[in-house]
Amino acid sequence: MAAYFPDVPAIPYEGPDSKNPLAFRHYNPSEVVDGKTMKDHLRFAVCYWHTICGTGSDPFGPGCAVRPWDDLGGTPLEVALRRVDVFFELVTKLGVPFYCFHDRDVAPEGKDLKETNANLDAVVKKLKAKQQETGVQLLWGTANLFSNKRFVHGASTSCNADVFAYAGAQVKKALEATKELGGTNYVFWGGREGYHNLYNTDLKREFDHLAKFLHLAIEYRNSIKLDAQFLIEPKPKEPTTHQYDSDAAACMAFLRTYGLEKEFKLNLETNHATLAGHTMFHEMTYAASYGMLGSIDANRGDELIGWDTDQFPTNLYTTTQMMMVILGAGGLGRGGLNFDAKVRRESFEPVDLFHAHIGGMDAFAQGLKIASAIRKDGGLAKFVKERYASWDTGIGADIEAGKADFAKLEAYMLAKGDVEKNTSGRQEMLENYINRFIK
Ligand code: XLS
Ligand code: NI
Ligand code: NI
Repeated sequence: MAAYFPDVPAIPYEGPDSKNPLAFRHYNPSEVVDGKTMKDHLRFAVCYWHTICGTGSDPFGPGCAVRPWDDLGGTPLEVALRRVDVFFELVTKLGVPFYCFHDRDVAPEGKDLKETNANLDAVVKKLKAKQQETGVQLLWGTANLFSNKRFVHGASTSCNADVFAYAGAQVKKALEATKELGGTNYVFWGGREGYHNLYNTDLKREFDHLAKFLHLAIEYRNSIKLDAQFLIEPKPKEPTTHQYDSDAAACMAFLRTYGLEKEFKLNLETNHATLAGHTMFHEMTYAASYGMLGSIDANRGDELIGWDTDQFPTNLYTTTQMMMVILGAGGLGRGGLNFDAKVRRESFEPVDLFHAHIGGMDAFAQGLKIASAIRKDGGLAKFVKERYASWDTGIGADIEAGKADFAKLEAYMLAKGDVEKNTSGRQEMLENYINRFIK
């Protein structure tokens, strides 16, 4: 079989001192950290949409990425089948164990839904064969319910009931494809589920329809015995001004309101957290606190740009904080770290796809080692425990145990007169403490 990246070898681990740009300096899949291999901790996935379908286009010009395999001719389906070989060559050379895709990333739309489904079947057959050949597994499947013009007003929240019907048919098929490929999760990112202006929008009716759609998806998943965790991916804006699934807290409130909370977890994305005015540390901690952390879309935004730039993650503070939450939660479970990230328009050569993933994988491997050292040292946990010590005995323990009403609090404070003292939060000291481990 032709090699599409003839100049790139399988990426080796060479250790922190290596100067080889096509080698890992930290990601050593078999290295054991806290009783588990790096490979099992990190559960990396490559995404199909940015990596294979990304062209580098932006609002000011069409794509300029050099992708020689797309210039070899053939029908749209033949091109799609060739791209599967390209993708698996890249994934196996990186040594990444998982991948993720949307239905429309892998197969072209046909003249009607029937032909579109047949195209998908043909590519799924090939994906399955490549999975068996390489051992690479599907982390999650999903449906693209936003690119085609039929979804101009959204999918399940469209004002047009026929669009809801089409989206249902499409997700039904995508769930079947996920089952065929042994996917262990299925993601619902909001796409165009949201609005720009309330003058033309029945917000409550759209939320009801979104919930109805998810209930129907659960029903169908169960009927075909697909063993996949459903995940909602929050994002506050883009493409719409007000995306319905705005952040972790809003998604969890929505799920509880509509009786969906037991069926879903969250797929959190770093750049979406930033757009929501949060840190990823916040979003992950919030979800993990309620057992709702499902999986991660690992990327980053740009501090100076207000949109979803989907850059590859390289910031060690962020990866360290993320790994602290993941280790604290006892691991990612059936989730993973999916690089929902794209190379810059200016990085248009095929080899840039490798540099990008190598950097992201190394940033998380290093973050894992740092987070593990911080947890082992225990200084942070000890500080937080002591900061809340007033809740462990006396009036604090009584309040937590439900043994104090307002009358008791009043009697307690009248006797005491006032709060005796507060202690410093020591933020700067703790930031310095964390810096001791960043190396
Ligand atoms: C877009 C989302 C999307 C989802 C999958 O902003 O991140 O790529 O991850 O539909
Ligand atoms: Ni994403
Ligand atoms: Ni995104």
